[in-house]
Amino acid sequence: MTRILTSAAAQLGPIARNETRASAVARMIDLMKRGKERGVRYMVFPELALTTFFPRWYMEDWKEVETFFEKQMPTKDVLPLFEKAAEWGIGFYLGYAELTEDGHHYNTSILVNDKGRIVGKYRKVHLPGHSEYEAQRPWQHLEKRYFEPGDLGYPVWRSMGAIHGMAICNDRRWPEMYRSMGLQGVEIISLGYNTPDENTAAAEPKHLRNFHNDLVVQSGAYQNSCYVIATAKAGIEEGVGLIGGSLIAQPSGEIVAKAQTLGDELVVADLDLDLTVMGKQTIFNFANHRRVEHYARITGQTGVELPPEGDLEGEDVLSGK
Ligand code: CDV
Repeated sequence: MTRILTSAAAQLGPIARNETRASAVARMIDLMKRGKERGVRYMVFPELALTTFFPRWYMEDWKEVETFFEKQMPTKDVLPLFEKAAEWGIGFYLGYAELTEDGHHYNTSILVNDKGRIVGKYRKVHLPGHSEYEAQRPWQHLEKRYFEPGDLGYPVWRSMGAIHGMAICNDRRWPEMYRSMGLQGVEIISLGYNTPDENTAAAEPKHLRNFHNDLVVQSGAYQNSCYVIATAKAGIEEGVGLIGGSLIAQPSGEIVAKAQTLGDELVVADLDLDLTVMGKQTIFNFANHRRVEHYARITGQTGVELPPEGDLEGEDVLSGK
């Protein structure tokens, strides 16, 4: 019997600063309704899906900052999404800003099953950007100011007949993330993102923004023989272009579905979970082929340690001939 989980990247167009949570949730419910009509059983919403991408603004007043955070989940505004999920039997991934009871701030995602129950929580580990105002940037990227690095690692969860893992935006550029979950047999990695269409840290051709998005998602899927559902917030949000390009990559590394617009859009594919098996048993059979005795640097070192200065002389293999 094949294990098919029809799934969707539920891309959202821009969310304005003054758009309410209730409005964002209504848009998500609309996508969920469209998903129901297409037989979707699992869908992935973007990073920070309830509000605009607020780290683009420098704020000193933490009272203002915390207006973008949720103290519980579901809140009154988000509850209808959970209720519809349970009614329609559709699980989902949702990204939001989390303020814990003891005052910690995280960029968080949750995995909600098809009964509307929270099965898993992930807190973003790789926080890009900076923590202080940077005048040279056309807009800010203050994730390092507003969030702490996640403290939950990369667990996986069995739900809706699959082994799920979660990640958020910048995480997708780090192979360590995929492999941490690959080593737990992950079959579907869900991730939401907000990626500006311009690199404000250094000059870079614009087309590379989408290219790198596809590149890392496809390679993560292939090298761990799993599906990756990557969902964007897209379009011009408060004057900043977000790349969109939501996609689903299958275990071969190929893209099986891709967004066509920069607005609210459902990107649907039938995920055949048995397609994850071949790669896990052959070329990426980790138990057979990994050589962890050579990988110590990967967990023991963060920055680069260069070899000693100066070109090597090399062994003379010619003068005696
Ligand atoms: N939200 C993000 O993590 N965005 C980063 C941008 C700043 C490069 C990303 O990796 O897409």
